[in-house]
Amino acid sequence: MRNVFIDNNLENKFRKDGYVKVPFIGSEEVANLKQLFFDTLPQSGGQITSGETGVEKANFITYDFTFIDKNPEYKRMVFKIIADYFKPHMNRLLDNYRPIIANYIRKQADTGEVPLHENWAFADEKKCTTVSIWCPLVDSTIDNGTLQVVPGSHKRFGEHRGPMIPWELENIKHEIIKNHLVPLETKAGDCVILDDSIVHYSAINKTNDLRLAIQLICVPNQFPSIHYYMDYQNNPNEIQMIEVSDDFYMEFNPWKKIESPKLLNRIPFIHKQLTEQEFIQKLKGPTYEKPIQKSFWSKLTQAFNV
Ligand SMILES: O=C(O)CCC(=O)C(=O)O
Ligand SMILES: [Fe+2]
Repeated sequence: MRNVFIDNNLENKFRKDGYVKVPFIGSEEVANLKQLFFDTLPQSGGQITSGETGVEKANFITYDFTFIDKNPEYKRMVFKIIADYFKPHMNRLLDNYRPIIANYIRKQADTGEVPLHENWAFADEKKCTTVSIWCPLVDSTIDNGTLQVVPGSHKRFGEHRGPMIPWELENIKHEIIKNHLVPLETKAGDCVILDDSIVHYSAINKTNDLRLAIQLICVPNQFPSIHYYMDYQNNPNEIQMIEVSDDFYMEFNPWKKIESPKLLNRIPFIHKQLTEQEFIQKLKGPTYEKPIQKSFWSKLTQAFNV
């Protein structure tokens, strides 16, 4: 498996927990990026609403991320701003990655819950790891709805993730939120680098101040970006793995039907919902990236508990 980090200590910590927290940008960069959020905001096309998705029963959208903005030009502009500031720091930490999606994440007072989720898969996670660099531009605390993660939950659940693909943890979201999350309070300019497959969540902002953060999604340079697509109405038993260009996400929203996809693979899909017990078991188990090849001998000694 390919390295994520240049530094070995960070690599080991990340592999174990599914995230690391590190200093990232300086206070001047924080101030500039905050200012640029407000400067460019007039060009936002507004967030797509559940009513506009064209999908019946689309969930009410509680969060405010750039990727669901209706103006692709605004998304491109935000991408350029964030990527330009983040790239030198990304290159200092990550081993040969490129950014594909950039978000400002805005939480105004009393809003902004981000439901429990894993980020979509952006490359073949059996072969590599994609990450999100999550960097708050104000100190991010339990009170203003900081990021919370289930440590060690990466690469264990929902291997083929995309919009419209049912998630195996959907039925036990409330139990996970109640029993398994760890809040990561983070100073402005520090960042959490998370495996996109880690289970995470953030609550509403209970303060009167804006909680503003950035997410930059990064993919290893040698890997194409992919998207797992399900045509839910016509074939809920199949996931299509399609190759997409890095520009794909600028025009895309999670509910959009994809015209003439470049199909790489068809993956049969059986919808299953885990119980909390199964979730706890799987947390301790192997990842899906590299099934552990146990020898006959170790299986035998394990079976007899010796
Ligand atoms: O900013 C947040 O609270 C959530 C961020 C998130 O879900 C992500 O960066 O993937
Ligand atoms: Fe996320």
